Amino acid sequence: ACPPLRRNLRLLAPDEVELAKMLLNEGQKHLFEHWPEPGVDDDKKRGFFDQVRRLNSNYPGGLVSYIQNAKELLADSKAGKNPYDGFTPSVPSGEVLTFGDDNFVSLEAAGVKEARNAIFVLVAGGLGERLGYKGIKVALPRETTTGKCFLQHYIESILALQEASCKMAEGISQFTWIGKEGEDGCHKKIPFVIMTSDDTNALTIKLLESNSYFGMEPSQVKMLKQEKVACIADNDARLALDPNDKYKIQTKPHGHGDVHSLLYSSGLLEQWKSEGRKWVLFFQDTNGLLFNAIPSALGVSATKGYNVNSLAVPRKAKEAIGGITKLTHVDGRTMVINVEYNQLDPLLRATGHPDGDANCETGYSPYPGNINQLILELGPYTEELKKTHGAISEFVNPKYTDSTKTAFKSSTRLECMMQDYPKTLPPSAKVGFTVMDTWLAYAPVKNNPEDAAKVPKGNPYHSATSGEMAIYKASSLILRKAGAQIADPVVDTFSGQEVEVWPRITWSPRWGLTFKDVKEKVHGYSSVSQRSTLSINGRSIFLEGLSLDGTLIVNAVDEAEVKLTGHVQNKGWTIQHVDYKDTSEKEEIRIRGFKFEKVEQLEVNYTEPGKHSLSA
Ligand code: UGB
Repeated sequence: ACPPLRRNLRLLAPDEVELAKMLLNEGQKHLFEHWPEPGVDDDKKRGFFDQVRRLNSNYPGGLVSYIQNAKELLADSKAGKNPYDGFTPSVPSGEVLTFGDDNFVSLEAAGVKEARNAIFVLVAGGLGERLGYKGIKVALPRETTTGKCFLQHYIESILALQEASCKMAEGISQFTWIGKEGEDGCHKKIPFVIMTSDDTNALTIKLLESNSYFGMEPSQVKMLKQEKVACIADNDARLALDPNDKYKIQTKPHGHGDVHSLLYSSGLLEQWKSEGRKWVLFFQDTNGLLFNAIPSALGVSATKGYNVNSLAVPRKAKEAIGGITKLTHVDGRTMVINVEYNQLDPLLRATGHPDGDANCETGYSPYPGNINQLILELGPYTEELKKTHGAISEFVNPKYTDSTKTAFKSSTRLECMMQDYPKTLPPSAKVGFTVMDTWLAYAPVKNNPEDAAKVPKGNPYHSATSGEMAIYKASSLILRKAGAQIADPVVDTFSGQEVEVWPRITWSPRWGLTFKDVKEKVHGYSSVSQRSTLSINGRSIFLEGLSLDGTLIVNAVDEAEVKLTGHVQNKGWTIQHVDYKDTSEKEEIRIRGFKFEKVEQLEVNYTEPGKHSLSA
């Protein structure tokens, strides 16, 4: 059927001959048509089959299934078939939390208590093409006052939760809970899984290793690497050859949904179950506010007994985050599920909402925005994965050259999303969601400055600029709620994005893990002026009538108890605008459009245990 392949057959091992037959049966003759006579490029031909073997074994059901699924999904896409055919959307009801009220505080306490039974899973296989940053996103500074990267912040937050949870358990219970044999509960470590891809794996490991895992025990961290899937060139699901290497199939990421099958095949779920763990928390690579929401959201899962709890924030229409939607099928089935941002508008229009994805009288979409932070109860999750092996429903999103939908602008591939996990659950499953204020819980870094500046006015930028400014806003508002006087923000524009600039306040997770922690550390009349920078790094640092107008950096070892009082005044750090095209600046600075000029500061370091006070 394919003479160039037939002439090269003697180069192939028996299993490769079988793979070749399979490809021909599936209409993939074009992969070999350019093959020269044996003797030319033989190593590359063998290399081609090495890749085919990998692609075949990495997909449930192999390449045959992949190609057949692709044909079906592409035919549906061409026919304009609506994946939500038969479903009517409506606004679901969930838990809506108000930061700092009694309910919030008690949920945070419940969440901290549960945290020692949790596992954290970070999906970090994406390259962040929209951000246009060359490195891995978790290595980006979360904010540039301390320069700590996202990964460091996540690890420090998990460690702070681990410690707080163990302490709380110690206080409430005499007996030890399940840990490793011979250890008491306080040694129960929270596992941290990072899903990477070929694009991010080596750099993620390097970041961890060169920073001693940011204080986490290396054995707590498990890396799972997702593999890419074959690209598809046309509606017949013909696999695409790499434009730079005609002996290679082009590949692209399959999406964050891979995390479920990887967890299933890793055997970790069973291990965690046997250790008495209860909750698996999934999160994304660049949300610097996320851990403000974790304790209370976990508290909701625990008190409501949710098998699935998705975190959400009020969503602006057209914002690039999915909408959490109740779907009711004509046959009576219902489910509460994320409808991805590119599908919400067509679904609404097709079901009697002529305005599509539009804001309602509140100024927001009535559908809460999915921030892809999922809390799954381990027991039911493990049982479900035994059935599905972690396979998640897929979709395809080809960019057609024209309305005939006969050709693609560039190759496509099948994709899957982690938040589609509930789609296969029985109606008896307890699926809920928890809505929190955006300022508290959500500030991803996804868009490059040019695209961010084009975001419709009033919608969030999701850029490095807004992501950093959101940290300062959240810290300021939390401190205000705790009783401190924090100056109002000023408005400034960086790279075409108008943002609120609050005092640059940051703290380490072990200082302010929950609102109660912060409140316990703010006393008297403490104030921070608009032009100030305050960085708190330590466990027991108390604001007791501190008045800050300038820059103050406080570092203290855990055993030191530090009181900050009096008036600190200096020239401080000023904010300089940076042109995002100015290549003399580092990329991580350019993408945020500003940097600090460190004119003057007071930095105090308490390295000895005991009581200290800074009375300026
Ligand atoms: N990711 C992987 O680990 N592997 C992959 O193959 C791809 C991505 P994006 P997206 O909360 O902000 C999601 O690209 O997919 C990781 C939700 O689908 O940043 O456009 C990647 O490293 C959407 O409903 O986001 O949108 C990153 O950590 C909405 O909730 C994560 O997956 C939106 O996020 C997300 O990848 C949001």
